[in-house]
Amino acid sequence: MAGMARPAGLSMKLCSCAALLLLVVSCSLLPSALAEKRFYEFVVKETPVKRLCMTQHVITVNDMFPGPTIEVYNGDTLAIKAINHAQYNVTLHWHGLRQMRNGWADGPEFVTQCPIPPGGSYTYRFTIQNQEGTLWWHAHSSWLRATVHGALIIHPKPGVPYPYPKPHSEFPVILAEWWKRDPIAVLRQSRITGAPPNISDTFMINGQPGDFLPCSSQSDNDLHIMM
Ligand SMILES: *[C@@H]1O[C@H](CO)[C@@H](O)[C@H](O)[C@H]1NC(C)=O
Ligand SMILES: *[C@@H]1O[C@H](CO)[C@@H](O)[C@H](O)[C@H]1NC(C)=O
Ligand SMILES: [Cu+2]
Repeated sequence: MAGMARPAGLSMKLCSCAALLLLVVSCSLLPSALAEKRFYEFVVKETPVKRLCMTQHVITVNDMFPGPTIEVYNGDTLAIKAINHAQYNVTLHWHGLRQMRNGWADGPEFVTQCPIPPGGSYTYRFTIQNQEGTLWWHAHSSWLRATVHGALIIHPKPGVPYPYPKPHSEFPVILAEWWKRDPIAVLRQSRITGAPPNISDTFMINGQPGDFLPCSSQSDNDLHIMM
């Protein structure tokens, strides 16, 4: 994470031209001067995850399920280096994000890019332009999205209020499904038989099935809602 460098050397050269200097000064006063460049490393790899009392080896980002939360500000520029240590092709998609002039960072496999092969890497680069709110990112190849996903939180620019009363507190709520089988095997079986894929064994909130099902962890699951 680094602040946007002021072009000091550049403005020195422009000193002789008053009009250009004015342009440089006024540009640095625009809100975009506050924008940050943010770098993330997402290692896509197999990880043991225990749910419903059974440990399964699923594909995750950085060994986390759900995956890491990206928390940024409107106007920030993101670089996310995806390193594929899984045995599958993979792409990542920034769901709902308007990709203004960086469509190649959008992520659907064979639509805007070839997938990242096992052992390969690809850096997604994009600037968030005029968007606020909580989106999510997910794999956009095969059924890897079942376990390769996470929240993408975009705050208003620093100093800009929310478009609604400021909340007391904020936390992401991530909904997902869990199969007692490898989700890729569930999809494969459906393709072989032609029948719809097996329905999932549980729904989850923030990666946990909840108190009505066995082996759900308490810790991340306790949300107190006040209305
Ligand atoms: C993986 O990606 C490569 C290159 O883009 C493609 O040729 C291949 O068919 C893909 N494999 C699968 C299983 O989709
Ligand atoms: C799908 O469900 C059927 C019936 O319960 C079961 O026999 C089969 O093993 C399941 N397949 C997968 C891939 O989970
Ligand atoms: Cu999506």
